Amino acid sequence: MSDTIFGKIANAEVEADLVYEDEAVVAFRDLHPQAPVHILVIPRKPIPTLNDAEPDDAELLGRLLLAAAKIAEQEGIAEHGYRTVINCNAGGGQTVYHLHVHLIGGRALQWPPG
Ligand code: D5M
Repeated sequence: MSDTIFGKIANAEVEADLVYEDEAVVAFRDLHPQAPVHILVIPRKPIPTLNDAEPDDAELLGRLLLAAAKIAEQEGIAEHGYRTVINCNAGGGQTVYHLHVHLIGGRALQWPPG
């Protein structure tokens, strides 16, 4: 079940610029950064979209956000502020169908996003 590029990164079959990993979560720098800090936080478990997350995934979803906050601290953007985003399906801008949290920061961010 590692048919997407992110599944392959999670299984160390494809290289990425990893910034964090534990038994459930992997985080790496986005290949096409939209800000000075742009990191993707993914579960090792290949959940395609947020719509596919189930009640049993509640702890895992929490771990993704806690990892994002830890990485923000590590990257020096926690105090200034940052954004976490989950794009869901094509209409939400999702292009890789392995659930991921974007951690974006290091510049002023506009609201609403496009
Ligand atoms: O975000 C998918 C993101 O994944 C997008 O910002 C590019 C990034 N990407 C795609 N392939 C790679 C690899 N191999 N390494 C790092 N980053 C990658 P979405 O929310 O699905 O639009």
